[in-house]
Amino acid sequence: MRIRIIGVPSAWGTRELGAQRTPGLLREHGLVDWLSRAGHQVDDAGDVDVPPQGEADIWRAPDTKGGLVHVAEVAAMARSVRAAVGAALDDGCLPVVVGGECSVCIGAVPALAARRGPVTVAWLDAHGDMNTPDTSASGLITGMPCAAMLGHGDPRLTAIGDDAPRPEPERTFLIGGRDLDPGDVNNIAEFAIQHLDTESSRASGPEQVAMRVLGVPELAVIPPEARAQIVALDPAAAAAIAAAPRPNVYLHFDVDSLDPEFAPGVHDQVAGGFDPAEVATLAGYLCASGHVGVITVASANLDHDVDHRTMDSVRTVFASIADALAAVGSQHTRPNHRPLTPAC
Ligand SMILES: [Mn+2]
Repeated sequence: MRIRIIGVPSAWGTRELGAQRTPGLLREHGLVDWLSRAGHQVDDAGDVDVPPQGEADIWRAPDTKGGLVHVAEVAAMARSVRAAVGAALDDGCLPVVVGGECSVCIGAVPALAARRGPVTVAWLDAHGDMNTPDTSASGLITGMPCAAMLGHGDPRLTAIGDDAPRPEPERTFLIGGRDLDPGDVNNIAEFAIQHLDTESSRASGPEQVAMRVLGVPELAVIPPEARAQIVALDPAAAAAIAAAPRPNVYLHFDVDSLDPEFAPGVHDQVAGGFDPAEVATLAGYLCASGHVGVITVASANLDHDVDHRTMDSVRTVFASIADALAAVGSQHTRPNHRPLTPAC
């Protein structure tokens, strides 16, 4: 498979510098090699254009409308992401977008949707990212991108996806949310997205969560031995997943979905998260379906890393993704994806 890395050196959605260094640091530690290990052809497109940012910029007062912070810069970043992701898809590549913070989705989701129709969203995150200017206490856009992607929020952000189909709420899955503020709670209910918190996700297991996202009604169709060994999915299991009725998946991996024990190097730690094997299995199952169209990773701030734990955890997840993508070979890039069918 052809994979294209797109760096987004932006911390503009936050008031903390650090996330903008993550693409460069992951490259230094072998990002291309992590994804190449299964024989994929990986090219690194470098970083998209992002307005430069320094300490003075980060603490600048909110922009006028709605009290949003850095909205012009986030919008500029997201437009750059949309163009780069679109170009990668047009070139037959699987874009792997490396943030940065979660606002990368404001550009990445419509880039995918404009080409392949409404997106099924697998959003791994300790937070809801579901605020709008009306519900946000901080005005920070890093708490709003999931809502903006769905079309709710400041028009300077939502406009970036206005010309593409929006994700359907019943196919938008927040996975691992465990630090939800009142705006998140309100909007998760109001927008009627699916929320699978860490505990319920863990109770059902990452394989079952993946099957739910993919719309495979019965995990029973997956042989037990394949459940335990995602990197070596047997052909029958891969075929069952590939036949899933939801062919257009956006996989968003906020590193804070991991427990701080395994990933202390994030913008905002929240206890009680997944371990790397759980995320690796979930991401692996999704990627083994052949239906993942764009992958984003965000919210790592490696200034806070301890003993390379965060780096090692991200590598574990990417290794699983690479192996799972290899298991389906060229299915992903076949020109005509199956048409969408009604949700199960
Ligand atoms: Mn997030």
